[in-house]
Amino acid sequence: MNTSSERSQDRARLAVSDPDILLALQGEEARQRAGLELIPSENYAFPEVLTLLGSAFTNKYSEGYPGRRYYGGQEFTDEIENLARSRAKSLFRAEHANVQPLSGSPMNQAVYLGLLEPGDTILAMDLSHGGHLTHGAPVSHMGRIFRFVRYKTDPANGAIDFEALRKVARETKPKMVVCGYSSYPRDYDYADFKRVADEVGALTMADVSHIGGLIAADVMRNPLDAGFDVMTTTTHKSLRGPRGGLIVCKEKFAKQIDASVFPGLQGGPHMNQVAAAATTFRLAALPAFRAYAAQVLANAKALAGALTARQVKLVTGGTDNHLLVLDAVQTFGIDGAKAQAALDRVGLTTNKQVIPDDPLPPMRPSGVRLGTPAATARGMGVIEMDEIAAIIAETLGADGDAGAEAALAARTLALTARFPVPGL
Ligand code: DSN
Repeated sequence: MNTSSERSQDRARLAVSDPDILLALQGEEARQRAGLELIPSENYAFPEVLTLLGSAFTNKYSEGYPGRRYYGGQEFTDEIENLARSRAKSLFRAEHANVQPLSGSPMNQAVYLGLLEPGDTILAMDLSHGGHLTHGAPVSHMGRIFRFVRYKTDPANGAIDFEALRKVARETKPKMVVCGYSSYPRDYDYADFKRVADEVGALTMADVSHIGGLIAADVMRNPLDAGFDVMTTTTHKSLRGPRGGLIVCKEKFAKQIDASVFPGLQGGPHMNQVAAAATTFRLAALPAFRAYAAQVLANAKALAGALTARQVKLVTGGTDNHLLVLDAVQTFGIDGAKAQAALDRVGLTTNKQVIPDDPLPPMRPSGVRLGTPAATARGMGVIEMDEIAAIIAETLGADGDAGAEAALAARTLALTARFPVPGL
């Protein structure tokens, strides 16, 4: 463990070796402290995770799997990878776990490439309805290798039209049905997806990257309980771990998945990341993490309620998870890019977001995406959500007025000053 005097020695060394990067690091730390992070895929890693990411494990190459490595010196790397795998299995009630994916995109690519053949059909959620780039957006390599077909949601209530989904599945005969999202504010009934997949003989994959921590804490449904074949999650979002990916699957797919990750897609795993993931899975199994996850959901509901009370229009009318998408065009008459910039000016970090079948282009879409994992990790609760909703609504209604924005920025600072960032 780094003591604070060791940390200041590290900083003094960096000041000599690379003052430009130290300055940028200090700037980023100050930004994270003073601002409020509302991007739903971002969070503050557990302090233990930051320690392990900067540890000696970063020096080690470990191609292969525990007990079957290509290089020597693996007694401790084997130990951490075995711990990470067994903890991940127990956390998610899974038969097999692979903890080596370097991040979310290679994680999903490893599943497609390991279980399917190029040209196979995959049924996945439409990007503008909340799906993800790696679910076959035409601009992604996966979109060129596989044939993706789409299902959509009803924007009025967020429900998935399973009759329409079944019709597409019958017509296109997918080899895999994918569910998962990065901007869908509702939960799924995984059993409904499984039923359709079974009817057409397709494999089932759930990418729960956004809500992995909420599933680990058992405050949201686990697709594996509905019999899904594969589940993927990044480890750095609601789980508060290192940047990285996790694949859990049925034992019968273990060999294909492992071979697809290494040597199929990747070389040496990042063992500092594997060590940090192991610790994350241990921390995520504790009662304190369950309380955190429940508060993430309560805060999202409170934020949605407080925005709605201020006449802000939300996509699907609310949220059942950790995120919400506000319609900036309908509510404030400005696009999402302008809204994001205004919120930046008052210290609230958000991202512009396409809404279902958005008539506007992705760099100037209609919506703004908000989430509660990071604010909750700072210790904020439903009372703070009301003040955040007020700052958002007043900022977006201020029409760029500099005086009003300065007063709103002061309110953000007053809020963040009371809630330190974990680990910084
Ligand atoms: N970039 C992540 C998100 O913001 O949802 C997903 O890759």
